[in-house]
Amino acid sequence: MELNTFDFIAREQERQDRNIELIASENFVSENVMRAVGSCLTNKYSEGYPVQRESGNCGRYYGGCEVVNDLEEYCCGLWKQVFQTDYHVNVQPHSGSSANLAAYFSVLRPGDRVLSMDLNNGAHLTHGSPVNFSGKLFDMVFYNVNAAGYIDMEDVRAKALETRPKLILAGASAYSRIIDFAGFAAIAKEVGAYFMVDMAHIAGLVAAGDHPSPFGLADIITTTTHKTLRGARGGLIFCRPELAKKVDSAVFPGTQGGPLQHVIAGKAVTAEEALTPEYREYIHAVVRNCKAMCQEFQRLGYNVVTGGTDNHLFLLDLTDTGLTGKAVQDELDRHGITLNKNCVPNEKRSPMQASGVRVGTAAMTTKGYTEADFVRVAGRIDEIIRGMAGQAK
Ligand code: DSN
Repeated sequence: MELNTFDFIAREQERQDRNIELIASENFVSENVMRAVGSCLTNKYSEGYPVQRESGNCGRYYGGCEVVNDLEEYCCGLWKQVFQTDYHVNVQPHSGSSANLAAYFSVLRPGDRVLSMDLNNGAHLTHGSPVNFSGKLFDMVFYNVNAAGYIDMEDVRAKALETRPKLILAGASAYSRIIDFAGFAAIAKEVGAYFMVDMAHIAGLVAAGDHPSPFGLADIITTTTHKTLRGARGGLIFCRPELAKKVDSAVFPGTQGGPLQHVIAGKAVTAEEALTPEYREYIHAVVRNCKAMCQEFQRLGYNVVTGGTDNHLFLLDLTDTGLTGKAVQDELDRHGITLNKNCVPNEKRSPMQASGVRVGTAAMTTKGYTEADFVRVAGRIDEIIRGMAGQAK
C-alpha cells in the first residue's frame, strides 16, 4: 500500500511512546497545545500587530483580524503573568533563533560587537557561532568557563572592559549551573552595554522560581516555549518597555512576515498551563529528578561537568572512557534511549564527534518518571556504556 504523511506521524508517535527521551531541549506537550496548534488559526494571515500594543504600531495589514488581535493580546498578557513582569512581550517569533535574530537587530547594526559564551562551552549556535548568522553579522567576542566548567565571571568582566561590546549575552543550551544574571547586569552597566538573556532552556525554572529571574536585570530576554516551558514550538521576546518599538519592528517587518496565529494560540495554552500549581510542581520534580540521576552517574564513577547540576540537565564528560559522545548517542539509540552528544569544556574533538553527552529530565518527568526511575535509567546507560567496545569503566 502506498505511504501517506500520516504513516510517518504514526511511526513518530510510536517512537515517542516507546523511547526514553533524555534530550534536554525536548518535552511532550498537552492535548490542548496540540489542538490549538492544529486549529483553524493556521488559515489566517495577520502581518502587523494589534493596534493597542505599547509600541504604537500601525495595526494589521489584513482584514478579518478581530479575533487574532484579541488572541495575541490575550497571549501577551498571560506571558507577563507567567514571569510576573511589566516588560513588553512579543509572541510572534517563529523560533528561538528567530527571536535571537530580531533581538539582536532591535539594538545592533551589522558589525557591532557582542560578548557571548562559546558554542563549545555550552552556548547556542545563535550566540555567535561562525557558521551562524550571528557569527557572520556581528563582531563576536567570547568569555570562558573556568577549569571546573563554571562561567568565569572575572573573565566576563575582563573581556567586557577590554573589548567594550555593545551587547553582552547570557544564556546557554548546555550549562547545568545557575547563571549569575545580577553579575552580568552589573558588568553590562559598567561598560555601557545592552544586557540580553536567552533563557530558552531554563525558562520553565524561572517561571517556577527554581532559577533566579533575569527580569528587572536584562534589557532584552528571549526564550523558546517548547523546552522546560513544555509548550508549542516557538519563540518569545521580552524587553524593557522603552525598547518595545525597536523589538516589535525588528520582528515584523524586520525579520519575519506573517505571524503563525495557530502557534500563538499554542503559546497561549502553554502560558495558561504554566500558571497552574501543577506546572510549578512539575518543574520542582524535573530539578529533583535531575539531581538524583546526576548523583547516580557520579556514584557509578562518571565525570560530570562542574561536578553536578542546579537545573534540568547535566553533561557527562566521557573523555576517560575513550568513547565519543557520538558513539554513545548512537548505541543508546539502538537501546531506545534518546539523548545527544555534546562538546565538553576544552573540547578536543569536533562537535560532530564530541567527548560528552547531554542528559535532561524535563521530558520523562512529564511522562511521570520519579527519582527512582531516573536512577534506574542511569544504571541502564552505565551497563550499555560498559558494554561498548569492551570499554569497562
Ligand atoms: N538546539 C536546542 C538544544 O537542543 O538545546 C537549542 O535550541
